[in-house]
Amino acid sequence: MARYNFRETEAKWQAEWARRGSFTATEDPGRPKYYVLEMFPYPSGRLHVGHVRNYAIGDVVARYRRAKGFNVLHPMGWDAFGLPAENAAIANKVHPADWTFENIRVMREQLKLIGLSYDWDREVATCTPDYYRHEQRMFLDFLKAGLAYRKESWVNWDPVENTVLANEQVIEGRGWRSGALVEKRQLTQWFLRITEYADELIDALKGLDRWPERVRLMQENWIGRSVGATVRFPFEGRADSLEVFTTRPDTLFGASFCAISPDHPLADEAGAGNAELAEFIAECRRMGTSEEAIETAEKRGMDTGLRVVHPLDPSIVLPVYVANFVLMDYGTGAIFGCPAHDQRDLDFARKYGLAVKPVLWPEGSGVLTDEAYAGLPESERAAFDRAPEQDGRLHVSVTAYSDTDGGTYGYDLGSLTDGRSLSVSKAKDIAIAAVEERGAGEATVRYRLRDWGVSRQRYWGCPIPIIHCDSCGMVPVPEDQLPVELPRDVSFDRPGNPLDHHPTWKHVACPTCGGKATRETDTFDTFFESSWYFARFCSPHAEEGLDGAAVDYWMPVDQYIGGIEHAVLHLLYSRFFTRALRHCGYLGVDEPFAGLMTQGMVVHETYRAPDGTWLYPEEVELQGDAAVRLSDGAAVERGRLEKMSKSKKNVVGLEHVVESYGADTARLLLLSDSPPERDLEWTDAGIEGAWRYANRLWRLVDDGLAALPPAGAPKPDRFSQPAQALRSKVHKTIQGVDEDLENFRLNRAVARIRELTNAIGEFTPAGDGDGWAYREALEASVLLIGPIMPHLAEELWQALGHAAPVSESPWPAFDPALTVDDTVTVAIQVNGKLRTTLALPRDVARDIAERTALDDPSVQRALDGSTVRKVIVVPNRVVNLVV
Ligand code: ANZ
Ligand code: ZN
Repeated sequence: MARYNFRETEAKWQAEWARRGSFTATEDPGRPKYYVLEMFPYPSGRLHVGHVRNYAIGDVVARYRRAKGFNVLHPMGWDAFGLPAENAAIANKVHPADWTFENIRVMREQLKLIGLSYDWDREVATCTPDYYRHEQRMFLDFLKAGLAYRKESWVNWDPVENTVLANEQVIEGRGWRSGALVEKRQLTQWFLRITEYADELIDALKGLDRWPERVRLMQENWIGRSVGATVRFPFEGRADSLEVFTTRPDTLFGASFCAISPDHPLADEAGAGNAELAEFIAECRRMGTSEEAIETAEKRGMDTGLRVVHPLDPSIVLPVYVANFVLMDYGTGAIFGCPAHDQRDLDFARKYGLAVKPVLWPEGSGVLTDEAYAGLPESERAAFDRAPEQDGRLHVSVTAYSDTDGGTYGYDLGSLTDGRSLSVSKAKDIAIAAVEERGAGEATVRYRLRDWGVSRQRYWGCPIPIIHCDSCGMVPVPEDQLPVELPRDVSFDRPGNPLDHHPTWKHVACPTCGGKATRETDTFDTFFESSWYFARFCSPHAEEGLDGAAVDYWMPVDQYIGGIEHAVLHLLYSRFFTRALRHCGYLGVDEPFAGLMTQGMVVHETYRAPDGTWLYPEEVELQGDAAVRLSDGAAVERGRLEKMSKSKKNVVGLEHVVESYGADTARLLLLSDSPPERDLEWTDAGIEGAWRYANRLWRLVDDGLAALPPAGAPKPDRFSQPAQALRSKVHKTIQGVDEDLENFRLNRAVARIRELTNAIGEFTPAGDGDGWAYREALEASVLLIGPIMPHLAEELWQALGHAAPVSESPWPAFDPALTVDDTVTVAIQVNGKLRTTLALPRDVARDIAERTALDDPSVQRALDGSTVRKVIVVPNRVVNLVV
């Protein structure tokens, strides 16, 4: 008995799909479209099995939708700019382009090896001028539209890599790759005005109902809309005032100090005459700019000597500190501190001996005046130090508000001062009204979201199409001079940006005056390329970049699939970019991704040799709960399940698996062992099990062929009881798999198909119609497993006598009558004479019973064309057709 020859079969069908152009997508307004996309990879080298899970998931979706009659777009490309190529250039003296294209070549072969149904004609690599020239034009359009601008800004500077780092690239104050202590520097950088869309980006999250709740929440928090007030505290002895942003104006009377960021202009001013303060400010600046760095650092500050007056009560004078926890780029870079209601302020106040003045406290705790509070022992004060913010209603301090009642407010302050309770939100409204009344501030909305800094001091990125001229200033590169191409001849033998020290590249004539000028040597953040590639896939060869008709037809992506690590930046940038492109007339949609699924990781045990070094799984033999090293039998320590990664060597090579078991077997394991959004453990036992299943299904068809009627044989009139049971199983499986695939329960779909396989294995065709039912069951199994094990399915489908491949065949339909558990045998009569019996759902509707009877071939024969005049139905027993 021959074994399933997966090597031959997989190669054969991959060639056949390519020959037929089975996955080539063409716009067709007559058919519903379906755009499925997996986050495109960075071409970093060879893929292991852990890398390909999301592609396998996407492929199931694509193949399933195709079978369901959708016109499917399923493209693949390469996010090909980025730092690793430059690192490789430095380490191995290989050109970043060569390194990148070689990796692309290898990875493309790997993806082809597993039979993914991509339209390879649409492949793009973002590092080619043919791709990036379009984004240079987009950028110039953004510039015209005011969506791109340049400003000086504080940046995280990695002194080893000589580059600016994004906040999230600073880990505990150090560069994420170099590990060097990050410094702060001021540089002129390009920004995209994502904040312009902050509200829209938050509000539209509600409509993304096919996104995981968790991702929507992460985006909302990242944008971080805070409703509060800007409040001005006049300086003593100066004409100006200190502007602060607060989300808790209700606590204004609890202010006991103000604080400014070390980067605030006033800090330098105050530091100018105060050496100690200047040193403190300098020290703060050496700390990273990341929020994490700021949050974990000890809260420290220093008095500037400046004093401000409380805007609602001139008798209160507050000191102004420089504090290391105040960020310059949030709010106004200055705060008022309310130690009684903010933990951070409380820590600060305790440290520097500042007053703690509660202004609100939980209902039921009674009214506590400042004096009463001051009289409490420290231990009891604590109970009032942090009043809950939201729960219940809170009291507003008697003294606080009564002190300031000048009778000039536009609301009844008296009602606030009698100790009656007041909700926090009401108190906020009243406090805002009070400051507005006095011209001391106004209600404000602030966002955590910052504009997107897109400048990178790197070679391997898209050149920013700008020329700097001494006389004309900043001049956009004229459109007919695009693209600005990267020079090929660069050297990496000294630190810094190779574009900057290239001998000729940056020296150009000014497009406006013709004088000597220089190119911008910064390149774009690589998130730039990934912010619109999904649109380029709609018209990958269009001269104009985005062909309106094609983009309108395909966009948005119906199903996007990728890692949770992109939950914030990539997805948010893409959502913004799409809006910016819409604004500039490039496309007509707002949201790029209608559906999103974030897949779990592939995890594997880790192995350690006695000397502590990591071992690859193939270097280890498992013996029960123990393990030994194959080379010398040394005991191996079996470690935790961890995400497959080269650093811990717990990886399984893709080629290795495909060569030993075939692509379909690997796909089956990747798709079947846990729900797609959860982690999946890769084990030898798992791959063996998948392999056995592939063979089992193959044998089942191979062995069964002899007992089958030919493909397309007419459905027999009657079925034996076992055949009827099998048919019911088949149709229930189709229905279930359909539902599972609609809802991303890929593992459950596989489990159902395997159950069906078991049922077929137990079936021996004998009686009436058994062969037909047997064929029906085998064909259904093959079609259902098609999206998951496409090569095997094609081979079996062909063996079953079909000319058209599975990839071009429709999804099987189920007969609802057969999916109902409770069936009854109903006698079907014509003019009172029994013609057949049918299995019908118990208590089936009259008209369904009637129609099913009419459709039956033996009834048709008996009727022989005559019109039915009357139908008598005895529920669950008889249908009598009278002619
Ligand atoms: C007074 C106050 C009293 C505050 C209180 C909080 C609690 P979110 O919600 O994240 O927007 N803040 C304002 N600007 C800041 C800056 N540049 N750096 C650090 N902190 C800043 O946070 C807003 C609150 O964070 C503001 O409200 C302000 O402190 C502080 F019981 O004002 B609050
Ligand atoms: Zn000029």
